[in-house]
Amino acid sequence: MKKSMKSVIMIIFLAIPSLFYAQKTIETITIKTSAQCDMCKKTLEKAMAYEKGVKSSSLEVSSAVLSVEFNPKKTTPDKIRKAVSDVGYDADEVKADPKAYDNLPDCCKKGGHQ
Ligand SMILES: [Cu+2]
Repeated sequence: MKKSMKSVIMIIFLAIPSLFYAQKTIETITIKTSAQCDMCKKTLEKAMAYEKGVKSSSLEVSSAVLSVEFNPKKTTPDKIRKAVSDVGYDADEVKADPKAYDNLPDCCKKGGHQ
């Protein structure tokens, strides 16, 4: 076997565990929000898409629970809750930013739905 081939194989073997490690660094949190409707879902998921360190997010409208996959090396649950608050929604114990909340459409304000 050629020496260069050997080193390629070595690199592959070294790379495999680091791939597994990289996957493990993704964590998931669920945040209870004050979201009301599909528009809230879009607003929140869009905000999460722009949030540093967030891999993906999904809001379940019926329960208003936002699930966020994030890289704990790049962000923290507190920063994610703050980002939710910044677009006008409560995030667990973090209250919505009042100005952002005022700018929400009526249907997105608490009790606006149903
Ligand atoms: Cu809404």
